[in-house]
Amino acid sequence: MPPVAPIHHGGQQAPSTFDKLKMGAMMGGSVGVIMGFIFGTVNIFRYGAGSQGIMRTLGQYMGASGATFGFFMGVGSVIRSDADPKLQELPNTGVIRYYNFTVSRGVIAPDGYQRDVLLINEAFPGPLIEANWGDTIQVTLNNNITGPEEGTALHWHGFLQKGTPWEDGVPSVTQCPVPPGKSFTYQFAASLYGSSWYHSHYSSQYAGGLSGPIVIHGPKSQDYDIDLGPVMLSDWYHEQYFDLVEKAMSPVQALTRFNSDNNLINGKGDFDCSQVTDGTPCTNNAGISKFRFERGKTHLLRLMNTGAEGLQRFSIDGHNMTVIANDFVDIQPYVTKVVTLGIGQRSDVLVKADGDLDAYWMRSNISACSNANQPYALAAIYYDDADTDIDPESTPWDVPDPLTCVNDDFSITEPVMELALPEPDLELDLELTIFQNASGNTLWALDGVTFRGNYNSPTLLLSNLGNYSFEPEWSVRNVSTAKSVRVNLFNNSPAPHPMHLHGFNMYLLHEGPGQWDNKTIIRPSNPQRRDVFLIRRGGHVVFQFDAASNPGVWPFHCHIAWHATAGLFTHFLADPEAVRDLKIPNVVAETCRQWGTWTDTNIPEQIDSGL
Ligand SMILES: [Cu+2]
Repeated sequence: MPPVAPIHHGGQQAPSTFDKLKMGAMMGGSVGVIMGFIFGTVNIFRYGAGSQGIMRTLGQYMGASGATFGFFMGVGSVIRSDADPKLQELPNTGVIRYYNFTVSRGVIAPDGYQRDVLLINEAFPGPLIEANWGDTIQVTLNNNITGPEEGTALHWHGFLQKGTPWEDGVPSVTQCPVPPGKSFTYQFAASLYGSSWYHSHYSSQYAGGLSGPIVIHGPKSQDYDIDLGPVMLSDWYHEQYFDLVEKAMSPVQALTRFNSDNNLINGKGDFDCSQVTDGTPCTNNAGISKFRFERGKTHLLRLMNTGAEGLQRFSIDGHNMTVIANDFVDIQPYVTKVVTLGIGQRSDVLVKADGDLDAYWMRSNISACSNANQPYALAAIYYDDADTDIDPESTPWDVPDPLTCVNDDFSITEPVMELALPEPDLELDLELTIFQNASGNTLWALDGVTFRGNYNSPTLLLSNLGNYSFEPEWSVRNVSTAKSVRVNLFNNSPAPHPMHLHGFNMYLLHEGPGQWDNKTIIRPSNPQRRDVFLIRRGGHVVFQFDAASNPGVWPFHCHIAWHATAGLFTHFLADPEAVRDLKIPNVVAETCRQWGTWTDTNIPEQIDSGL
């Protein structure tokens, strides 16, 4: 082990879990069928000292398995995958990556402040899922939530789920929740590669701990030496998620907006316990994440905003970053000092260890666009064998928060793999609003509809049966056989939102204040594509997706937990005839029967949208 573990799966209960997982992998626990295949020619498994913790699982095992036939990409290929089937042939490696996740309640103190949470295999963040492009990922989810019991489900953020929409993990849309005491096994293709995460899509459970990182190895568009692995940025609350959902749904307007308590990097951070007045156990200097750089080498950092609400502004003192991917899409590299990430967004950045000091602060600040009591997250980077007990003395870049609440301009984020914008055959205008309903609840709406799902009636299963009698509050938008759908979204609300579309990488056409001029498109020959975009207050984003390429029901929602909870969610039904033809495995209906049985005698406290 290197003296500084690159990944700290923080929380007092958690640190051993990652090692357990690693050992499991060594023994074959999470690596299934090994078909004698490695990405040898493109150096996917090139690890440095700093990455041993995360990468050795696969690297050592696959190195040991030895065989190197059946490679599918050209030697030295720099082409990366994307959503377009014309431009990629998803390889079938024949490898299945098995994971066994048990969800339960627990008590942890990631920042020193003790609180009740939900955990996966007793860890926060949850275990790393790691695979090669073209592998199959199989995750058995065991719901062991007791005291009280609660349903759950897991969503694999950013995966296309082409041909397998029932594996998307969204209760009331693609499945019934997994009831307490039951299990559900997800199985889906690692259809894209890069950095992502998974999280519960049941109410706002993931703000209570149910999330973890995903790394899919594939060809590289840029060279680097060392993969440092996930760098998860997340706001953190000291109250339980359900109490926060109750606040978000409160008829008292003043309660519906609340601040996060802290900001964590890879699940760790310090907290000033002198602020605790209610006797909750709290330890000062609980500890931060620490990373190791090798002087002169180029490091890959997989930045992920896995929080509930906070817009993150990430930087490293004294170092520029080269952004090479946004979400699952490689882009032409550009250099920046600050990377902005809305909830759900990822950016892969390269950092050359060319500083003069031996240690530097890594910082992530929650923007004033968000609501935070303590917005400043810190982690430390140590060069070579620098003493990790000594705090860095570096100073931050002076780059003020522009307060626009958006990502870098579309004009500078150009996909490596060129994909021209198709002509849309369906155009929609959507208006995002906030309002108070008759009972005084603050709710969000898209075109006047506030989403509320029915856990017992997933819209995918109904559509598969040809039953389109959806309730208006299920907010299903049937786009029929439209090949490419253009959406002009206007944010008529005083808050910015990270908007996420499932099942597609969206083409992003235009972003700005006020209304779109109905004509300007940034780089129509190759627009930016990603799966989450930020829309500013009183502004617009125009996006497009190739609906017919992926028959299913695909959520489009705000990724701020408290906004999705309060109804900022809709979903598109793409190609209903093809959805009727889907052969959905019996286990999906069986889970609904199990959920139905459980809800016969238990009433889930669905005070929110359910998502
Ligand atoms: Cu929102």
